[in-house]
Amino acid sequence: MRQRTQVAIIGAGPAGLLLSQLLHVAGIDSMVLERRSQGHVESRIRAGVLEQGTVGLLEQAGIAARLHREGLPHQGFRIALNGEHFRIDMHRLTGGKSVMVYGQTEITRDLIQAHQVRGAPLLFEAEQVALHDLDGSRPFVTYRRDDASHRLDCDYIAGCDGYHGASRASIPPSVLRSFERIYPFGWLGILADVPPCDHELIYSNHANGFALASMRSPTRSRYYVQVPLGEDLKDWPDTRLWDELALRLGRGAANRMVRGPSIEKSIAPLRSFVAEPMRHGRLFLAGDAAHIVPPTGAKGLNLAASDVGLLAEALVSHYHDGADHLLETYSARALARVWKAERFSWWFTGLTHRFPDMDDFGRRMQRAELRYIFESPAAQRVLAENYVGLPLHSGDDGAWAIGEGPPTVPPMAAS
Ligand code: RFL
Ligand code: PHB
Repeated sequence: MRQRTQVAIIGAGPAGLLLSQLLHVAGIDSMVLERRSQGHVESRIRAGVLEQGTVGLLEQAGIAARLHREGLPHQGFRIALNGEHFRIDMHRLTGGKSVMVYGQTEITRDLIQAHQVRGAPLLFEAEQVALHDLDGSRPFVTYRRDDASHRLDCDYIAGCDGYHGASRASIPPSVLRSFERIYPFGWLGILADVPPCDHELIYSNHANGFALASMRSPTRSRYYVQVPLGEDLKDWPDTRLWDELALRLGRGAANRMVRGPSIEKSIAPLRSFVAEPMRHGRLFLAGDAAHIVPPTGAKGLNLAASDVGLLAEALVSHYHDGADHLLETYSARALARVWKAERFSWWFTGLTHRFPDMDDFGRRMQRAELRYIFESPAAQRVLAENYVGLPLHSGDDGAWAIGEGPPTVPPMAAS
């Protein structure tokens, strides 16, 4: 079967779903092709902290009603060093900004529901998705669904299919440059229906390794501990995990911690990754398809949202005003923000985790930096303004110093 849309969107994660909703609000047609089932997509447990800019985009997309009813605004978070706690007062340090705790799972459900209510084309279980003619003016996507082959003609393709998707892999290796850092540990996460041990998040640097106390609601907690690579979940029964959390988060948090059976438990590796450029011809990458951050600082989902905010704005400018400048500069503008979030996530990971090759000097440096933050309002402000999220438009219009820019982007074919 042959179909047509203005923007073909690959992937129904937060990036793809939010993009199609933002385009719909602006009167632009799109179709979302997702490899997995709706049940699978809706049950993935991932991020939980939203920047104000992300909340603003969800409002613009018209799907923020439940988020405002059920989300938990947070004005600060704590950092612990071997049990000693210090509060970063984000609200005061950033002139009134805060973040919102609301699970990625809930955003995904809200977005899918909005699509289904308006009868939008959102196809789950689309297999063998392949992208064609990205360099030309008539790109198209082929896929198999219900034992039949389909072809989707479009003006543009948005590659929102995550780190392992087909979109980035469709860009010729000669054009794509990747930057990567793999960390020598992972996060073991647990979700449990128990009240959180604190009303704010606690990031803890402990001799046994990093720990994080987070939440999804007043009755649902999310905790993480740093574990070595290759760790087996079988070695982490709930009791061991709760004991380790109590130790790493410090006595105060441990006394308030309510233990309960895990309803989800998994280990995620930590990685920093950026692919440049984020555009090839008529394909635009957004979210995890183009970059990955370690979860320390909760930037992954927020970066996916800011990418699609920029991409939606560029597509609206093309369709409404016939102006292509924002499409042409999308990659450079998105990357300018991506790299700053990569830097923050990398730095915050380095500050709070125990690295296997860290010697006494390294540990003293980490301790000195944390103490400096505890004592210096200027250092706290740097941390707070990154945590609440840097502006969507940083004033960087994509100008690169000679010799350090992304590889040449092929010119956009005429419409
Ligand atoms: P997603 O969410 O990975 O969605 C991509 C979608 O594309 C689909 N897909 C395809 N569809 C069609 N054809 C193909 N060939 C396809 N290949 C893939 C996938 O099934 C999926 O539905 O990317 P998106 O939308 O860019 O959103 C990014 C965020 O999901 C991500 O940055 C965060 O969740 C990262 N992340 C976390 N971020 C945080 O800020 N805090 C966290 O605590 C946190 N925990 C996590 C995470 C990511 C994880 N992953 C990816 C393993 C925990 C995990 C386990
Ligand atoms: C989470 O609640 O899943 C979470 C919160 C903060 C982070 C990472 C993950 O930095």
